[in-house]
Amino acid sequence: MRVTVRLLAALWLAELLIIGAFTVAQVTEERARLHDDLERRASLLAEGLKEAVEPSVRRGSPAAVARVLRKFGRPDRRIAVYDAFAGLIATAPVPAAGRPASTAQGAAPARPAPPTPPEVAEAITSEGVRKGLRTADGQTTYVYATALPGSDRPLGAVVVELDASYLEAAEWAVWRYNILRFLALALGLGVITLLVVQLTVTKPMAELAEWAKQLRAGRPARVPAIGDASLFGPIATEVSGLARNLYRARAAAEQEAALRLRGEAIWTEERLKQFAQSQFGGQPLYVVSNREPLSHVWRGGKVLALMPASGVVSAIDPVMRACGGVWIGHGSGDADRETADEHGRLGLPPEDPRYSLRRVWLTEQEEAGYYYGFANEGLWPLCHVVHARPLFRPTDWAAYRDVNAKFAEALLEEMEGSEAPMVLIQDYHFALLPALVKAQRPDARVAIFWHIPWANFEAFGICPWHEEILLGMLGADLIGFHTQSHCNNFLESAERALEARIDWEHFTVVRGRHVTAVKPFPISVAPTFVEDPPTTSRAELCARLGVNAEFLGVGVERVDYTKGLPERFLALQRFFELHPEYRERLVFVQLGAPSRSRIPRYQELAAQVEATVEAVNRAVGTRGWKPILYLPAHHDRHDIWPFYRHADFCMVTSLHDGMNLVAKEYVSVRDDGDGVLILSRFTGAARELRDDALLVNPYDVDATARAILDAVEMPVEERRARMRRMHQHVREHNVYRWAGLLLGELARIPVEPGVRRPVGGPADVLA
Ligand code: GDG
Repeated sequence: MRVTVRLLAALWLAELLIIGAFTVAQVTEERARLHDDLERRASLLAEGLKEAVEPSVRRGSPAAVARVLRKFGRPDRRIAVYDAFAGLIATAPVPAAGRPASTAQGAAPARPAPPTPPEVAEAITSEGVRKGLRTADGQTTYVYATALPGSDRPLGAVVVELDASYLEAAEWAVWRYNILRFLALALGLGVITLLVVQLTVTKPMAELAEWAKQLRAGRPARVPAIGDASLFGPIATEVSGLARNLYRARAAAEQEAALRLRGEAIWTEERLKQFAQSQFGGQPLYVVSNREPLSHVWRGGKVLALMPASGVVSAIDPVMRACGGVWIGHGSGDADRETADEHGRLGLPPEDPRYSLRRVWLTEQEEAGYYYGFANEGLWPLCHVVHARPLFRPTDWAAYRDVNAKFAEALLEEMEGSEAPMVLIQDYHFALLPALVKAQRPDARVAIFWHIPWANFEAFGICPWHEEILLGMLGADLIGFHTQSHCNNFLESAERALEARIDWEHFTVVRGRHVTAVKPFPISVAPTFVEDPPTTSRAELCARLGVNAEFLGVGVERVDYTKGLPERFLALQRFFELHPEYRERLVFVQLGAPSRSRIPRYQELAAQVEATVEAVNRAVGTRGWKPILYLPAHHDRHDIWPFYRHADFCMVTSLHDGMNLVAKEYVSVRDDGDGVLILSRFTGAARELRDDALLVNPYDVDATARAILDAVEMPVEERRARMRRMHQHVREHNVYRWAGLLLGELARIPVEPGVRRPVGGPADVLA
């Protein structure tokens, strides 16, 4: 209200000043105009009179003068002729009493003879004209006196007095008009201002306040539609950020309290934060991965932020949110440069930054050789036993080495000034990075986590550069895999390929004075969707999909040949062939995020997946029902959760998989204690969930079809009991625990003295 009053007062004051100034100018102009008019009329009359009376005055004939004046006289003006001594000779109209003999009889109604105006004497003395306004007895007149010229001195003077009282009236009229104008304008302005303030400020503010209140109360509400985004948008963003933090803090506190009450020691984001604080005293964590946690791309003239479909990103993002630090990743989006600063840095998450992303720029050639070539056509099939032949091109290997050196440079730059930094390198894209970093920063504690399987030495040994890869990795203090069998395969590879001592009791590799621990850390997912749990109902989901089914199955994958997608669809076909009673009752929804589409093998796979879906739908589908609904697109992370939540079963049929987070995400979302997980025995996840998931060999189509039948026919108690146990397991063995164990292990490694080795840079180490 006070703001409105101030706004109104300011507007009114401005209006007053403007109208006031205009009025003063208008009045001055009007006065000048009327004055000129009076003067013109008076001078014309006086000069005319002068000529007419001059002979009579010269002759000394007052009667003749009076006659002339009678002719010119009018009631609204006084004319008079004076002699050389300023004595009145004649005047018109004639004064009422004490009329002198020389008055102009009958010229006009009589009125008292006025006193001689001083202008008369002045005009005679100066032999010229004297004029001006004069007020006497509350009456304003305009006096014009002009001398009657004589031979050596003036004969007298002629005077004209005009009524000028209307001058004041005219000025008042201008003032009155402008005062009314001011009042009308002030009223109009007041009403409009109040309306505008109400509509653009008061109402949106009230809506924002109500929204903030809802958020504060823990009820997620939609941001009200805000007309002026430039005015209220920043507030809305800040309030959402605050609310989200509040919500998270409250959820964390409630979670901690509940866990304390139950005496459970579950890892939470808060606990990981505290742990990281106590272990490395708030030192930032340095993470390197090929994939950046958020990429920016141009879509239809707008910049869109995308969270990639990647197990590594899904796992590391919550850890970085908890610990803070710097994440170094490849800036792969076409709008990435525009959304970062000149060093390629930006805060994440954008609405509430908790850590920094440092983007590394790669040329197309580098990306082709290092990422598409050596990492994904070489190492990926090398490590996954899926019978896809790896390609080892020397040019790809050279690019791989160069890019590892480039990332090492960026990492070393970011670590500048930080003592004994903790470095967590992600995955098979950076096998050489640990040695490069350690060579420059022996004080750094370096871990590399290998997210994909490690094949046995017979398979691994075919790589022409297997020794370099092993040596690069062994630069780390700690190497992590998902399972003990991957660790064993790695230790065996090191034993057989290198001159290194393997301590099988402690699972370490000793080379000279450097010891590398090799341990399993089964990765997992964040326990729940704390920020904004999905609200879409099953009915809404089905309506959106245009699906009408009693049973819903789901698969969520990057389209990758290790994930066993065609095998899954063939098993579904088999299921419907063997159990036609389920036709038109069950729909399987497959979400397929396009992946590595530049690689021919992946292009073939994408076509094969589409063709298989079509073939299955043709083979067992009916006129109004398709057994498989394939949604090939990158989906928003939030959009995936309703599928997990409402699917009666989830299928993970990887031919070989390090862990597989989809299996754990499905289980984690099912805090309703329902749903069945069909899980390939060739995933890391199968080691943990083997008792309660329905384990399958995806190569065995009949067995997988049987598992689908088991899933839909499983008695509800059994279904719930299995899911409850799996849910509890994933809840406890969550990604915070994974990070806590990994970082705890890394923190225990003694720091080497921080002396730089005498080498030029990362590239020299590889030379
Ligand atoms: C590697 C290893 C290991 C899927 N589609 C979309 C999307 N996703 C998300 C899933 C899940 C992640 O991607 C996939 O994780 P996986 O673990 O299943 O598979 P990889 O990407 O191959 O991951 C694997 C993992 O690293 C972690 O160590 O488990 O063995 O191969 O989180 O939800 N996410 C978005 N849109 C999609 O369309 N946003």
